[in-house]
Amino acid sequence: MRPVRLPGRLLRPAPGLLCAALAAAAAQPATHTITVENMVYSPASLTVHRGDRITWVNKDLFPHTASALGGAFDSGAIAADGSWSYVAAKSGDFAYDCRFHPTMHGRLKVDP
Ligand SMILES: [Cu+2]
Repeated sequence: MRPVRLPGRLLRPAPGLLCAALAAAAAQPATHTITVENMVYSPASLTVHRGDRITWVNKDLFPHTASALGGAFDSGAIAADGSWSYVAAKSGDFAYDCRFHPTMHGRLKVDP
């Protein structure tokens, strides 16, 4: 019986393939936190990449929401001491506010 020899190119990734793998590793989703305190989103403006996770943490004693004006996302009521997470599925520039407090404004920019 003859031994089976695998072609070398199957065992060793081509340089281009390795670069693609490194690029994919660099683009792992990140996590971000927006604190809601004293009726203010902080940071008020945040830029993330598509696929990143953003968590709003409510440190006030009453509920807030994070509601995109175009409807791209809406937390619903985030209770006092509660939090809400959103994975940025769509890229774009999203203004959002709190449904309970019209003076509260935030902006989430999602890069592709
Ligand atoms: Cu509010």
